[in-house]
Amino acid sequence: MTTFAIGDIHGCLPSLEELLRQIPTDAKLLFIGDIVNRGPQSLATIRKVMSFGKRAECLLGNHEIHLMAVYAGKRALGKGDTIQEVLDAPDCDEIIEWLRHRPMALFKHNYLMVHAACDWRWSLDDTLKYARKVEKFFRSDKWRDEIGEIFGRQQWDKSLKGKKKLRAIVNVLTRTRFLNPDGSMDFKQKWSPSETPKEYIPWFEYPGRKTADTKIVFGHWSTLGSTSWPNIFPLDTGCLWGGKLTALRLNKHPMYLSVKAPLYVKPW
Ligand SMILES: [Mn+2]
Repeated sequence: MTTFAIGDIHGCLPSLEELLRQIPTDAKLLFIGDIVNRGPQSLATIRKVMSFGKRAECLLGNHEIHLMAVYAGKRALGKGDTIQEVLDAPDCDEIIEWLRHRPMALFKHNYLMVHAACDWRWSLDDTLKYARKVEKFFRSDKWRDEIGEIFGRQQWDKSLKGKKKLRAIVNVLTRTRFLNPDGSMDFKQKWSPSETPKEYIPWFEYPGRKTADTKIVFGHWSTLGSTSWPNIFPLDTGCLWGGKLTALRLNKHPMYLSVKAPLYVKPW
């Protein structure tokens, strides 16, 4: 079956609808996460993605995890958040139930899909194994009481246990753009590599990364721009701030599709 991965939507429903008009109606859809927040129509976008049923799968991005934590009463809404309408919706409980059963990583048609990044020390199997740990937590009865404990600037270390380990995995998979020279995650830089001091290394360029031979599709980094780095397929092309919404056909010959988006919000 033809499968398209779709980049970060951030509630920009008109752009999603325009993009979908270019995708065959029987194609499978894999959303890369951050379908909600910051943009204008989070509620309608999430309902749209849910309405595809088995035709679509959706990774959890940092904004979905934030939404789950606000729902659980463990985090406050921030400036720029536009998810109140989801929290106020009559079907909010159903939306959160759906979200907490979504994956943190997928491997389809020989592409690894993550919202933001893989750790340079992780193989493909490690990445999927660690993603499953976080999914297991979200699907457990403890998620609501304990989701507040998975936020914070925890670096990855193999010896971590419990919530610290989950926190590091979530940071790698949903928040990372640059690494420091020692391989630790940077949590501040948000611009493109050309606008960022050279000591910060894009995660996919880190020497010795174990997934170097795996094709990786990811979103999250709207300012990245195009890259010719081997096996790297970025899909967040900044539809929120007047860039594009982009899809990538994963099987047959890889092919990008994109639609120009109106400006909703300036990046940061
Ligand atoms: Mn993101």
